[in-house]
Amino acid sequence: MSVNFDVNYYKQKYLFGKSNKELAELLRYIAYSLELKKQDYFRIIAYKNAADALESYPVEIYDLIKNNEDFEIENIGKIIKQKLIEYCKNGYSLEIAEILSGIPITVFLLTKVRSIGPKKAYRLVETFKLYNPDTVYEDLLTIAQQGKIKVLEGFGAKSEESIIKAIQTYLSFSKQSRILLSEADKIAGAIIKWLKKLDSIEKIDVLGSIRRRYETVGDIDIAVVSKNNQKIIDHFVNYPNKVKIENAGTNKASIILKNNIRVDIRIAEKSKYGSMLQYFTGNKIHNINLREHALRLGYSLSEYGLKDIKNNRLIYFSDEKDLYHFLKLQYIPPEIREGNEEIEKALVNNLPNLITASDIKGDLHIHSNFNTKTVYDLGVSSLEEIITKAINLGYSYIGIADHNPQHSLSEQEVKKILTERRRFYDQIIYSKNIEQFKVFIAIECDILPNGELAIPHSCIEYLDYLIISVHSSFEQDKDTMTKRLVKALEYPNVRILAHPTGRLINKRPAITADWDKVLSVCKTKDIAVEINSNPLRLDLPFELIKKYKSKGVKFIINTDAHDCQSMEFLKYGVDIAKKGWLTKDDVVNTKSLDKIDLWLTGKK
Ligand code: DGT
Ligand code: CA
Ligand code: CA
Ligand code: ZN
Repeated sequence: MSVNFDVNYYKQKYLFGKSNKELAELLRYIAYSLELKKQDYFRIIAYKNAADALESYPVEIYDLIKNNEDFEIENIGKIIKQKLIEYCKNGYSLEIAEILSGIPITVFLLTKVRSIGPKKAYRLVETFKLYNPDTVYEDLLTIAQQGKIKVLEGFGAKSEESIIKAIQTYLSFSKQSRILLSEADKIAGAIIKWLKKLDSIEKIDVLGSIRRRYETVGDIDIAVVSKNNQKIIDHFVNYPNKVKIENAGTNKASIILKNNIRVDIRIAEKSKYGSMLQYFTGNKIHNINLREHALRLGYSLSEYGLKDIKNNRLIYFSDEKDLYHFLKLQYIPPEIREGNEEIEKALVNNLPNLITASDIKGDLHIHSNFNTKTVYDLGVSSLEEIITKAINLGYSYIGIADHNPQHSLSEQEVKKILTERRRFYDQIIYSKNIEQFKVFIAIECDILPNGELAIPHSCIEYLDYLIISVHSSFEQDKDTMTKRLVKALEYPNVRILAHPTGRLINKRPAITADWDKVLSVCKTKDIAVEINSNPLRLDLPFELIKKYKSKGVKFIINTDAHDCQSMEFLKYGVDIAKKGWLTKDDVVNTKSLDKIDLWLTGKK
């Protein structure tokens, strides 16, 4: 029995939305559908790769298609591109509908739960007749809790337990409605572009959590300077992607976009713009602390300026910096306005000189498309493409850190893969012949549940350095996890602990570990703690970065890119490093090529 593909349901639930993220999701459903229908393997992979590429593409292709602009995205071939264009233009594609037909919608919905792939989802849906899309997660949870899954062939108690946990996590995260910073950037960028169509806009900036570069965003805030408020408000509330106007006044308005995302706009006169930026950027604690500080100096702070309490005179600020200076403070960058002793430090001229994106000299955690026979996804870009991208980004070096060959392979086989890879890479590097640029060859190696590394000891010497990270058994208790990490850090050639907490924002919680212990081992062994720039990870989180910077731990900002486009996400890692109060000296990949070479390999 199968429930037929229902376009209306998809449309209603915005499964077929128009953002890159939603279109990528559609491509993934197509891949799953092909997989379940046992279609050609390469066709399936093509859709999966296209989905990954689209998700990390910085411009909304829907907008491009609507404007009849062409686009080229690596890993999206002609056929898939044509389908996307047809779908975006008409809001519907018969061909896509055909591919998806016969697979119950609930199968796709279940694949959103970690640890449930399309085959498992299909089996569960058909076995338990889970055809109601509105309750499928709760229905499956009940069935699992009743012990009905463990008796199925190929499932067992352990897998039932992990399904229960995964659904619970999914349900608790999906109730939270905060979006990722990278998604907020895209939405805000599109609105700013829309607003800039009016020439009466003199200045425009984001405010609130986006301006602070906070990891998730509740609603989007935008500030504008203009002489013609009414025109701006009218244009803003006419934004094509809105679903509702929440309110529209004379100097502010709010609209709601689909998925219930709210956008607030505020308009100020040029002479008061600095006050407004300041007032609507800091988090609540920063704002309260600053107001108290101003009061101590005899001023009352508002969105319009500082009122001198003695004579009731209002002092305006067109530039935010002047406001901080007037209050006898160093300028406090938005990223650190989180209510974390920044005002005390600014008062005594003691704020750190925060790192900037241009300080970064290379990215040392990139995945290429070389087949290392790993159990994880390979990268999709070739070494040539990665090198070209790195040079465009102005880097002096990169580190290719493909996943380790699967653990079940023999020592002999692993050696063979690693030597072949090095030979293959060496040829490319030799033929490119780039001066003052170096490619390091590394592996991102799994930390096994018992703390051993998933690569034979004898193979470590074939690599310039090792990155280690947890990719399984995330739920170990604190003590086991701590011992596991400490043991792994003791291996030779380990230089980087990658995405240390393993969290996926809104998807998977952080592991629990005694970070005092783990990171002090990193410090002793001069191992860098990664700040993973993937907007879904942003790991180590900024609160921990700040805490361990003060204990002398060193960091490295990497992208973990699986396609060369995603190497551009490094700026998110830099944002998070700023939020953790880091300076250039706290981050190892600000070092010059000679110095990083020495640091990585210990050789001159
Ligand atoms: P979010 O939206 O949850 O990601 O976080 P924010 O920080 O963007 O918070 P939001 O949108 O509520 O407020 C935007 C900014 O305006 C934020 O800097 C706090 C500030 N703000 C909002 N309402 C008030 C208020 O009544 N008083 C003061 N002092 N500040 C406010
Ligand atoms: Ca906000
Ligand atoms: Ca707001
Ligand atoms: Zn990686």
